[in-house]
Amino acid sequence: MSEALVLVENRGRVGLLTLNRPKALNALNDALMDELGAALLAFDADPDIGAMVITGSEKAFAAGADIGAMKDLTYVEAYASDFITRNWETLRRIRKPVIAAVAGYALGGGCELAMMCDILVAAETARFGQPEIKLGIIPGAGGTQRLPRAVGKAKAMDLVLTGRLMDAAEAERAGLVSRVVAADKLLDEAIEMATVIASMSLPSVMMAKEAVNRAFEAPLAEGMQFERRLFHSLFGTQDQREGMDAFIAKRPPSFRHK
Ligand code: CO8
Repeated sequence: MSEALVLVENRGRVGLLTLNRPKALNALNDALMDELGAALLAFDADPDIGAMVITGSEKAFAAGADIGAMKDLTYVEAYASDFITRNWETLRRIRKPVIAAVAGYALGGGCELAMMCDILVAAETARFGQPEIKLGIIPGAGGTQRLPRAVGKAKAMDLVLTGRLMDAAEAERAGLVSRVVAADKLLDEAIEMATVIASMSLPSVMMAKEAVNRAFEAPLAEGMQFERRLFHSLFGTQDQREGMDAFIAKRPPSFRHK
């Protein structure tokens, strides 16, 4: 049997997914994206999981879509097969938080995969970029859309038009990543962050993710209205009572995720 392209582990209430094509710097192909999508959907449906972490190897989170697999594509084949898109859409459907723990290269589709996650944690060794322009193409999975929303137009244009790489410190300054940590601490930090999130009440965590994402899709008034509806609805959960009772009683809450 061939080795899994995505290694799947449970770490308490955290689902850990490790991209596993290290020799090809985790270049993303259909088979890997299918495995990743299936594993994410399984964790999303698992009541014992509250958050997920996607990571790669020390050298690469993912160095982009597999260039060998796409170099001979014709326009008609790319269009008719909706090249790679079917797998990418799966990620947008995941309702629990997903953290990208990035060491080494996160380029092209690899950077786009990281940006589809809810939080990016980077090792000092991380390098981000959209180098597609050097291949005679442009980003195809959000590099021209999510990157400007994260880092602003000037830096996004700089990266997308020159294909240059950005190191972890620049990525943090630009707002692409939430934390930069030592490379040997990356996975521990990401899992700890995911464990904290997974200890919160799952309905409120999922609604918080949904509400923050709405900020990128809806006008402010509509987003505020959406937030308020979700906020009100959380008073229908047992965990709201528990969280507030625990605060008043000066004890830690014990959430039951309902
Ligand atoms: N695809 C296929 N193989 C790759 C890729 C890739 N993207 N990146 C690296 N590899 C392979 C190399 O071919 C090499 O294989 P081998 O050992 O068999 O020769 C192995 O990984 C190691 O790579 P290098 O020897 O090149 O390692 P270096 O340390 O010298 O360089 C780099 C590392 C700088 C990361 C270099 O490998 C590189 O530039 N890679 C390509 C980066 C790139 O251009 N990425 C963008 C690809 S295009 C894209 O992602 C479009 C996404 C569209 C999504 C569409 C969704 C709808």
